[in-house]
Amino acid sequence: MAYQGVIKTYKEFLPVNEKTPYVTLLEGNTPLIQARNIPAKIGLDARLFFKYEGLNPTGSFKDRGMCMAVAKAVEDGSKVIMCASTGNTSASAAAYAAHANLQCIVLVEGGGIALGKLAQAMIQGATVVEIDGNFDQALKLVKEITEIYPITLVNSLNPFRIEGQKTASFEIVDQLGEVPDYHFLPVGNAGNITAYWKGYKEYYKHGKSQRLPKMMGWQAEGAAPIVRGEPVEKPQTIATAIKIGNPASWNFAEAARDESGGVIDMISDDEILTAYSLLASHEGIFAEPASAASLAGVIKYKDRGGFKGGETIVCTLTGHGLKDPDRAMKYASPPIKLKANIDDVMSVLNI
Ligand code: AN7
Repeated sequence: MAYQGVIKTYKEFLPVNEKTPYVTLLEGNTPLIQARNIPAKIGLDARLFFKYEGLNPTGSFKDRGMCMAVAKAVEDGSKVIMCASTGNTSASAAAYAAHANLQCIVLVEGGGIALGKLAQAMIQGATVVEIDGNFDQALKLVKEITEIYPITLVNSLNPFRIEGQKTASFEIVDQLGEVPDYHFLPVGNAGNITAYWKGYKEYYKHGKSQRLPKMMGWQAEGAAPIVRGEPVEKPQTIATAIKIGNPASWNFAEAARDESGGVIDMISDDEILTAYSLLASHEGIFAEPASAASLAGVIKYKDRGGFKGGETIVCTLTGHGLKDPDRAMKYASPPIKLKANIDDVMSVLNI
Protein backbone atom coordinates (compact mmCIF):
# COMPACT_ATOMS: atom_id res chain seq x y z
CA MET A 1 0.00 0.00 0.00
CA ALA A 2 1.18 3.56 -0.67
CA TYR A 3 2.74 5.39 2.26
CA GLN A 4 0.06 6.93 4.51
CA GLY A 5 1.93 9.46 6.67
CA VAL A 6 3.26 9.42 10.22
CA ILE A 7 0.07 8.97 12.25
CA LYS A 8 -1.36 6.04 10.32
CA THR A 9 1.98 4.31 9.82
CA TYR A 10 2.93 4.41 13.50
CA LYS A 11 -0.48 4.50 15.19
CA GLU A 12 0.38 1.69 17.63
CA PHE A 13 3.13 3.90 19.03
CA LEU A 14 1.11 7.15 19.04
CA PRO A 15 -1.73 8.57 21.18
CA VAL A 16 -4.36 7.75 18.57
CA ASN A 17 -7.96 6.73 19.29
CA GLU A 18 -11.06 6.30 17.11
CA LYS A 19 -11.74 10.06 17.27
CA THR A 20 -8.26 11.14 16.15
CA PRO A 21 -8.28 12.34 12.52
CA TYR A 22 -5.46 11.19 10.22
CA VAL A 23 -4.18 14.68 9.48
CA THR A 24 -1.32 14.26 7.03
CA LEU A 25 0.63 15.91 4.23
CA LEU A 26 2.49 12.59 3.91
CA GLU A 27 5.27 13.72 6.20
CA GLY A 28 7.96 11.26 7.30
CA ASN A 29 9.38 8.35 5.26
CA THR A 30 12.45 10.48 4.54
CA PRO A 31 15.61 9.00 3.04
CA LEU A 32 18.61 7.81 5.03
CA ILE A 33 21.48 8.61 2.68
CA GLN A 34 24.93 7.09 3.10
CA ALA A 35 27.78 9.54 2.66
CA ARG A 36 29.97 8.69 -0.35
CA ASN A 37 32.71 11.28 -0.07
CA ILE A 38 32.77 13.06 3.27
CA PRO A 39 34.34 10.27 5.40
CA ALA A 40 37.43 10.08 3.14
CA LYS A 41 37.52 13.85 2.82
CA ILE A 42 37.60 14.41 6.59
CA GLY A 43 39.53 11.26 7.49
CA LEU A 44 36.68 9.50 9.26
CA ASP A 45 36.76 5.72 9.55
CA ALA A 46 33.03 5.10 9.96
CA ARG A 47 29.80 4.47 8.10
CA LEU A 48 28.12 7.88 7.99
CA PHE A 49 24.43 8.37 7.18
CA PHE A 50 22.25 11.43 6.79
CA LYS A 51 18.58 11.33 7.78
CA TYR A 52 17.43 13.99 5.36
CA GLU A 53 14.48 15.61 7.10
CA GLY A 54 14.58 18.54 4.70
CA LEU A 55 12.51 16.33 2.40
CA ASN A 56 9.41 16.58 4.58
CA PRO A 57 6.42 18.44 3.05
CA THR A 58 7.36 21.86 4.43
CA GLY A 59 11.09 21.18 4.29
CA SER A 60 11.85 20.34 7.91
CA PHE A 61 11.44 17.66 10.59
CA LYS A 62 8.78 19.77 12.30
CA ASP A 63 6.09 18.18 10.11
CA ARG A 64 6.33 14.84 11.95
CA GLY A 65 5.23 16.39 15.21
CA MET A 66 2.96 19.03 13.73
CA CYS A 67 0.64 16.50 12.06
CA MET A 68 0.14 14.85 15.46
CA ALA A 69 -0.33 18.15 17.35
CA VAL A 70 -2.83 19.40 14.78
CA ALA A 71 -4.71 16.08 14.71
CA LYS A 72 -5.12 16.26 18.50
CA ALA A 73 -6.15 19.95 18.31
CA VAL A 74 -8.88 18.97 15.83
CA GLU A 75 -9.90 16.03 18.01
CA ASP A 76 -10.23 18.40 20.98
CA GLY A 77 -12.37 20.84 18.97
CA SER A 78 -9.76 23.59 18.91
CA LYS A 79 -10.10 26.20 16.17
CA VAL A 80 -6.84 28.11 16.60
CA ILE A 81 -3.22 27.06 17.01
CA MET A 82 -0.28 29.25 17.97
CA CYS A 83 3.49 28.98 18.22
CA ALA A 84 6.67 30.97 18.66
CA SER A 85 9.29 30.06 16.11
CA THR A 86 12.75 30.49 14.69
CA GLY A 87 11.02 29.73 11.37
CA ASN A 88 10.47 26.06 10.66
CA THR A 89 7.82 25.48 13.31
CA SER A 90 5.86 28.43 11.97
CA ALA A 91 6.06 27.13 8.38
CA SER A 92 4.90 23.69 9.50
CA ALA A 93 2.13 24.99 11.78
CA ALA A 94 0.83 27.23 8.99
CA ALA A 95 0.76 24.34 6.53
CA TYR A 96 -1.03 21.85 8.79
CA ALA A 97 -3.46 24.52 9.99
CA ALA A 98 -4.31 25.29 6.36
CA HIS A 99 -4.77 21.59 5.66
CA ALA A 100 -6.98 21.03 8.73
CA ASN A 101 -8.95 24.30 8.40
CA LEU A 102 -7.62 25.84 11.59
CA GLN A 103 -6.53 29.39 12.20
CA CYS A 104 -2.80 29.78 12.83
CA ILE A 105 -0.90 32.54 14.63
CA VAL A 106 2.89 32.62 14.70
CA LEU A 107 5.21 34.88 16.67
CA VAL A 108 8.69 35.37 15.27
CA GLU A 109 11.64 37.67 15.85
CA GLY A 110 11.40 40.60 13.43
CA GLY A 111 14.16 40.20 10.85
CA GLY A 112 15.38 37.07 12.63
CA ILE A 113 14.09 34.18 10.56
CA ALA A 114 15.22 32.86 7.18
CA LEU A 115 13.43 34.09 4.09
CA GLY A 116 12.00 30.76 2.93
CA LYS A 117 10.39 30.06 6.28
CA LEU A 118 8.77 33.49 6.52
CA ALA A 119 7.48 33.15 2.95
CA GLN A 120 5.94 29.77 3.78
CA ALA A 121 4.11 31.00 6.89
CA MET A 122 2.81 34.05 5.03
CA ILE A 123 1.54 32.34 1.88
CA GLN A 124 0.03 29.48 3.89
CA GLY A 125 -2.29 31.96 5.52
CA ALA A 126 -0.95 32.24 9.04
CA THR A 127 -1.23 35.47 10.96
CA VAL A 128 2.45 36.30 11.18
CA VAL A 129 3.43 38.57 14.08
CA GLU A 130 6.98 39.89 14.15
CA ILE A 131 7.96 40.96 17.64
CA ASP A 132 10.71 43.28 18.71
CA GLY A 133 12.30 40.48 20.71
CA ASN A 134 13.89 37.06 20.27
CA PHE A 135 12.53 33.48 20.21
CA ASP A 136 12.73 33.05 23.97
CA GLN A 137 10.61 36.15 24.50
CA ALA A 138 8.17 35.03 21.81
CA LEU A 139 7.77 31.61 23.45
CA LYS A 140 7.12 33.20 26.83
CA LEU A 141 4.36 35.33 25.29
CA VAL A 142 2.82 32.35 23.52
CA LYS A 143 2.78 30.34 26.75
CA GLU A 144 1.03 33.21 28.56
CA ILE A 145 -1.54 33.72 25.80
CA THR A 146 -2.39 30.04 25.34
CA GLU A 147 -2.87 29.61 29.09
CA ILE A 148 -5.53 32.30 29.12
CA TYR A 149 -7.24 32.01 25.72
CA PRO A 150 -8.76 28.99 23.94
CA ILE A 151 -5.80 28.61 21.63
CA THR A 152 -3.72 25.43 21.27
CA LEU A 153 0.01 25.84 21.76
CA VAL A 154 1.91 23.85 19.13
CA ASN A 155 5.49 24.44 20.23
CA SER A 156 7.29 21.28 21.35
CA LEU A 157 6.03 21.90 24.90
CA ASN A 158 2.93 20.31 23.40
CA PRO A 159 3.61 16.61 24.13
CA PHE A 160 1.97 15.49 20.87
CA ARG A 161 4.75 17.24 18.94
CA ILE A 162 7.34 15.02 20.65
CA GLU A 163 5.19 11.94 19.99
CA GLY A 164 5.12 12.58 16.24
CA GLN A 165 8.79 13.48 16.05
CA LYS A 166 9.94 10.29 17.75
CA THR A 167 8.91 8.36 14.60
CA ALA A 168 12.17 9.47 12.94
CA SER A 169 14.02 7.07 15.26
CA PHE A 170 11.76 4.20 14.19
CA GLU A 171 12.49 4.92 10.54
CA ILE A 172 16.23 5.04 11.09
CA VAL A 173 16.26 1.66 12.84
CA ASP A 174 14.10 0.16 10.08
CA GLN A 175 16.17 1.71 7.28
CA LEU A 176 19.55 0.75 8.77
CA GLY A 177 18.37 -2.64 9.98
CA GLU A 178 20.14 -1.84 13.25
CA VAL A 179 20.63 0.93 15.78
CA PRO A 180 23.47 3.36 15.00
CA ASP A 181 26.33 3.67 17.47
CA TYR A 182 25.97 7.44 17.50
CA HIS A 183 23.15 9.82 16.64
CA PHE A 184 24.23 13.41 15.98
CA LEU A 185 21.76 16.29 15.76
CA PRO A 186 21.48 20.04 16.29
CA VAL A 187 19.93 21.27 19.54
CA GLY A 188 17.84 24.43 19.76
CA ASN A 189 14.72 24.25 21.89
CA ALA A 190 15.76 20.61 22.54
CA GLY A 191 12.48 19.00 21.49
CA ASN A 192 14.04 16.88 18.78
CA ILE A 193 16.77 15.25 20.88
CA THR A 194 14.05 14.52 23.45
CA ALA A 195 11.84 12.96 20.76
CA TYR A 196 14.58 10.85 19.16
CA TRP A 197 15.66 9.44 22.51
CA LYS A 198 12.04 8.61 23.39
CA GLY A 199 11.65 6.89 20.02
CA TYR A 200 14.83 4.83 20.34
CA LYS A 201 13.82 3.73 23.85
CA GLU A 202 10.29 2.76 22.81
CA TYR A 203 11.51 0.70 19.85
CA TYR A 204 13.92 -1.06 22.16
CA LYS A 205 11.21 -1.72 24.75
CA HIS A 206 8.96 -3.21 22.07
CA GLY A 207 11.70 -5.59 20.96
CA LYS A 208 12.12 -3.83 17.62
CA SER A 209 15.79 -3.14 18.34
CA GLN A 210 18.54 -4.66 20.43
CA ARG A 211 20.36 -1.64 21.82
CA LEU A 212 20.42 2.16 22.08
CA PRO A 213 22.60 4.81 20.44
CA LYS A 214 24.63 7.52 22.13
CA MET A 215 22.80 10.84 21.68
CA MET A 216 25.13 13.61 20.49
CA GLY A 217 23.55 17.09 20.58
CA TRP A 218 25.19 20.24 19.18
CA GLN A 219 24.47 23.86 19.97
CA ALA A 220 25.96 26.93 18.29
CA GLU A 221 28.65 28.58 20.44
CA GLY A 222 26.69 31.83 20.67
CA ALA A 223 23.52 29.97 21.65
CA ALA A 224 24.73 27.15 23.87
CA PRO A 225 22.85 27.42 27.18
CA ILE A 226 22.94 23.69 27.94
CA VAL A 227 26.70 23.50 27.36
CA ARG A 228 27.35 26.62 29.42
CA GLY A 229 24.92 25.59 32.16
CA GLU A 230 22.87 28.78 32.14
CA PRO A 231 20.39 30.58 29.87
CA VAL A 232 21.91 32.86 27.21
CA GLU A 233 20.07 36.17 27.25
CA LYS A 234 21.10 37.37 23.80
CA PRO A 235 21.81 34.26 21.70
CA GLN A 236 23.71 34.82 18.46
CA THR A 237 24.46 32.50 15.53
CA ILE A 238 24.15 32.45 11.75
CA ALA A 239 22.20 29.21 12.23
CA THR A 240 19.02 31.15 12.99
CA ALA A 241 16.95 27.98 13.48
CA ILE A 242 18.86 27.19 16.69
CA LYS A 243 19.28 30.74 17.95
CA ILE A 244 17.65 29.88 21.27
CA GLY A 245 18.90 30.91 24.71
CA ASN A 246 16.59 29.06 27.08
CA PRO A 247 15.41 25.74 25.63
CA ALA A 248 12.00 24.45 26.72
CA SER A 249 13.14 20.81 26.85
CA TRP A 250 16.45 21.51 28.60
CA ASN A 251 16.00 18.80 31.27
CA PHE A 252 14.87 16.17 28.76
CA ALA A 253 17.91 16.92 26.59
CA GLU A 254 20.23 16.41 29.56
CA ALA A 255 18.43 13.18 30.39
CA ALA A 256 18.88 11.94 26.81
CA ARG A 257 22.57 12.77 27.00
CA ASP A 258 23.10 11.15 30.39
CA GLU A 259 20.97 8.04 29.90
CA SER A 260 22.57 7.31 26.52
CA GLY A 261 26.15 8.09 27.56
CA GLY A 262 26.24 10.85 24.95
CA VAL A 263 27.40 14.42 24.72
CA ILE A 264 25.91 17.90 24.33
CA ASP A 265 28.56 20.27 23.08
CA MET A 266 28.95 23.31 20.86
CA ILE A 267 30.47 24.29 17.51
CA SER A 268 31.34 27.70 16.10
CA ASP A 269 29.51 29.37 13.23
CA ASP A 270 32.62 28.80 11.07
CA GLU A 271 32.50 25.08 11.82
CA ILE A 272 28.79 25.03 10.97
CA LEU A 273 29.42 26.78 7.66
CA THR A 274 32.28 24.43 6.75
CA ALA A 275 30.00 21.44 7.31
CA TYR A 276 27.15 23.18 5.42
CA SER A 277 29.37 23.69 2.42
CA LEU A 278 30.87 20.16 2.60
CA LEU A 279 27.43 18.57 2.57
CA ALA A 280 26.34 20.55 -0.47
CA SER A 281 29.57 20.39 -2.48
CA HIS A 282 30.72 16.85 -1.62
CA GLU A 283 27.46 14.95 -1.19
CA GLY A 284 24.96 17.00 -3.16
CA ILE A 285 22.82 17.46 -0.07
CA PHE A 286 21.64 21.01 0.51
CA ALA A 287 20.65 21.36 4.16
CA GLU A 288 20.16 24.57 6.08
CA PRO A 289 22.99 25.84 8.32
CA ALA A 290 21.47 24.65 11.62
CA SER A 291 21.20 21.14 10.19
CA ALA A 292 24.90 21.11 9.40
CA ALA A 293 25.59 21.46 13.12
CA SER A 294 25.21 17.67 13.26
CA LEU A 295 28.03 17.07 10.76
CA ALA A 296 30.10 19.84 12.34
CA GLY A 297 29.71 17.90 15.58
CA VAL A 298 30.96 14.69 13.94
CA ILE A 299 34.05 16.51 12.66
CA LYS A 300 34.74 18.07 16.04
CA TYR A 301 34.26 14.78 17.89
CA LYS A 302 36.52 12.95 15.42
CA ASP A 303 39.26 15.60 15.72
CA ARG A 304 39.09 15.16 19.46
CA GLY A 305 39.69 11.41 19.06
CA GLY A 306 36.18 10.47 20.14
CA PHE A 307 35.69 7.60 17.67
CA LYS A 308 37.49 4.25 17.79
CA GLY A 309 36.89 3.43 14.11
CA GLY A 310 34.30 1.35 12.29
CA GLU A 311 31.27 2.94 13.95
CA THR A 312 27.88 3.58 12.38
CA ILE A 313 26.91 7.22 12.69
CA VAL A 314 23.63 8.92 11.80
CA CYS A 315 23.32 12.69 11.44
CA THR A 316 19.88 14.27 11.26
CA LEU A 317 19.73 17.00 8.64
CA THR A 318 16.77 18.83 10.11
CA GLY A 319 15.86 21.32 7.37
CA HIS A 320 16.25 22.00 3.65
CA GLY A 321 18.92 24.38 2.36
CA LEU A 322 16.37 26.28 0.28
CA LYS A 323 14.88 27.59 3.53
CA ASP A 324 17.76 30.06 3.78
CA PRO A 325 18.87 31.02 0.27
CA ASP A 326 20.55 34.19 1.57
CA ARG A 327 23.14 32.14 3.43
CA ALA A 328 24.09 30.13 0.33
CA MET A 329 24.36 33.32 -1.73
CA LYS A 330 26.65 34.85 0.90
CA TYR A 331 28.84 31.80 1.35
CA ALA A 332 29.27 30.32 -2.13
CA SER A 333 31.40 31.74 -4.97
CA PRO A 334 29.36 34.14 -7.09
CA PRO A 335 28.52 33.29 -10.72
CA ILE A 336 31.07 34.28 -13.37
CA LYS A 337 29.62 37.02 -15.59
CA LEU A 338 30.70 37.01 -19.26
CA LYS A 339 29.71 38.19 -22.72
CA ALA A 340 27.68 35.70 -24.75
CA ASN A 341 30.44 34.23 -26.89
CA ILE A 342 32.20 30.87 -26.95
CA ASP A 343 35.75 32.17 -26.53
CA ASP A 344 34.90 34.10 -23.38
CA VAL A 345 33.06 31.12 -21.88
CA MET A 346 35.83 28.61 -22.76
CA SER A 347 38.53 30.95 -21.48
CA VAL A 348 37.31 30.62 -17.90
CA LEU A 349 36.75 26.84 -17.98
CA ASN A 350 39.50 24.43 -17.07
CA ILE A 351 38.80 21.96 -19.87
C1 AN7 B 1 16.41 23.24 11.00
O1 AN7 B 1 11.19 26.41 14.23
O2 AN7 B 1 12.74 25.85 17.24
O3 AN7 B 1 16.13 21.33 19.39
O4 AN7 B 1 10.84 27.40 16.13
O5 AN7 B 1 14.47 24.49 12.59
O6 AN7 B 1 13.91 20.51 18.58
O7 AN7 B 1 14.37 22.93 18.78
C2 AN7 B 1 13.46 25.13 15.12
C3 AN7 B 1 14.43 24.28 15.52
C4 AN7 B 1 17.26 22.17 14.39
C5 AN7 B 1 16.40 22.53 16.64
N1 AN7 B 1 17.27 22.34 13.07
O8 AN7 B 1 15.46 21.58 17.04
C6 AN7 B 1 11.46 26.59 15.42
C7 AN7 B 1 12.57 25.85 16.03
C8 AN7 B 1 16.35 23.10 12.47
C9 AN7 B 1 15.36 23.75 13.23
C10 AN7 B 1 16.32 22.77 15.19
C11 AN7 B 1 15.37 23.60 14.63
P1 AN7 B 1 14.93 21.58 18.53
